[in-house]
Amino acid sequence: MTPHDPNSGDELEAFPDADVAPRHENADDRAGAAGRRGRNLSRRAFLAGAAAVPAGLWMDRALAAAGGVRLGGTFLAGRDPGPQAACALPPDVLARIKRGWDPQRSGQVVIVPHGWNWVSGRISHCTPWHYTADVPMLWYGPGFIKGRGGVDRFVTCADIAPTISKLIRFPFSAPDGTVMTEALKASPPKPKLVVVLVWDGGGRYVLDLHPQSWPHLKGLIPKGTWFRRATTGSSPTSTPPVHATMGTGAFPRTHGVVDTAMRFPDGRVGDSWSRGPGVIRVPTLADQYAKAKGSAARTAFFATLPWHLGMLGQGARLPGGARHTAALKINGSTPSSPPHWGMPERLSPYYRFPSYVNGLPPLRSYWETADLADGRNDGRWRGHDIGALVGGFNTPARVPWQTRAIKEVIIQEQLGHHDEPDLLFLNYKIIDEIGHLYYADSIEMADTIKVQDRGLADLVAFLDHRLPGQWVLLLTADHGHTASPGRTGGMAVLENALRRVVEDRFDSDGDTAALVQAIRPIWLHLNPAEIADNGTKLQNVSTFIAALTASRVARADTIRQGHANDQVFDAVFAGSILPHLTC
Ligand SMILES: [Ca+2]
Ligand SMILES: [Ca+2]
Ligand SMILES: [Zn+2]
Repeated sequence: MTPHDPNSGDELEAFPDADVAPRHENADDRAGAAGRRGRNLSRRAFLAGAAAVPAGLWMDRALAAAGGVRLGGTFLAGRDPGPQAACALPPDVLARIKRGWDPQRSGQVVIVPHGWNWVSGRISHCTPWHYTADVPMLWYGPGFIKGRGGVDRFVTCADIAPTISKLIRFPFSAPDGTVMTEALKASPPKPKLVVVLVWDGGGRYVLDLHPQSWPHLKGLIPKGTWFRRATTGSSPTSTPPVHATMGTGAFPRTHGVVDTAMRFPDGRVGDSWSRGPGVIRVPTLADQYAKAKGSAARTAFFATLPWHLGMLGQGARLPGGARHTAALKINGSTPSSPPHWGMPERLSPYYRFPSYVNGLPPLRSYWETADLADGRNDGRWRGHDIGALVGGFNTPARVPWQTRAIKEVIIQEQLGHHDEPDLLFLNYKIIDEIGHLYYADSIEMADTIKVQDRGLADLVAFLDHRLPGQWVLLLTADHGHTASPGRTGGMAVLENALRRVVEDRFDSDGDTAALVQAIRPIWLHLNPAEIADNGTKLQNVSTFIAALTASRVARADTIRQGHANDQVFDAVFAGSILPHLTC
């Protein structure tokens, strides 16, 4: 692989929309300063903070895990400590890792950060832990959905597609999901419209950091069914895998979209959607439904990134497939110019872009939403120059702008007015964006959730008026986010530092090819030829990484006093052991 290969991990990290990339200079510095003012929470709080898992179970399992794997020096020579470390993880954490790992597409060496630590010099949210895996899961729809409030059964994002299939009475075989029957009224008629609404990055941990910011969502809970223990079901907790899980009812090891980046058959590692929708290797509900119903039903989608298409499907790329109505974001000409709606050229043959949405009022006309979100009518948002944040796109102004366009699609496509139920898939990505820029516990996040929650009320009121008692809403998220290290005590593991120490230790064959192809937040992609050339084993690499301490690989300003010699990972092992674990 050449250093400038567009499919290399390094290049991937420069993709403007990649989860791994920073979108605002100095974002970390400012977020870090804010974080240092925050409360410092202990590991006890980390474990007890699990929204979806009984705290007692977390405490027992995870503290046992800590005791079992943090004694790096006690590993017996010649014995692989990987299985022991993997089995010492809390069972649901290990289950998420198993469901998310694919032998061809995932990185060979799985890394599980300790506690609140995360792998990224910037801000990331891709962990197998509860704080990025717990998601909201609300069904609402008088006439179809029970108004029973909270339900405690564990459910995952793989259960969404089968539940919709039950609602619209369209047979669909979900490989890993089951129907959330608690939500459904007994034998109702078919709804006219089902809306899947994803708050990207709006996991339970993020919402619970700002309990006053989502009154409208809270107000819907008693009128609907709220699964309190919903999780993504798999790791990594990031956008492409979980959206594909929502669309297919399968976990990543089955649907194949394992991460933001993945290995392709030619050995290269690149953005999982860079080679088109064929990355999804099992059918989505929307693809099968649209093909079967033809003009009797409409399938529509409004989001921002190709990664979100996993919840919709491959459209006309499939033989006989339908061109779903679909809109994404197209970047403006400069970093500060606002994007417009569109469909990237390479994807445009497979979907039908509703071009009329670009005739609506521009993003600029919604800047006031961002200005007023901080309570001060001063032309700025929390002191930020609104226009400088991608023309206002990286502010709460994005929400009403997108909602207006979504309403236009609902009107123009006559959603809810076909013979068979229509399906509408929506993703709002501003909560995730703000998490990447300022951390989950920032004041900017509090503002953003508030505006997103108002956008929910706006959309619900619009649909209740247009289709009273005839539509169903599912609101969920694809992952949570990381709070500032000052609050959590988490340490940021620097990808480049990790890459350097692994290269220094294991790549001595003297050629220019690097052993490490890509460092991802939950695994490392290694070059198979280089593993062979250097005569090393995944087990050796894993054992080495497991012993790494904060002083060697963590970002200096996140290393807590007295913790420089802490190991930064709870477990490191070859993914290939996952199918063979006996725990
Ligand atoms: Ca203001
Ligand atoms: Ca080499
Ligand atoms: Zn993200």
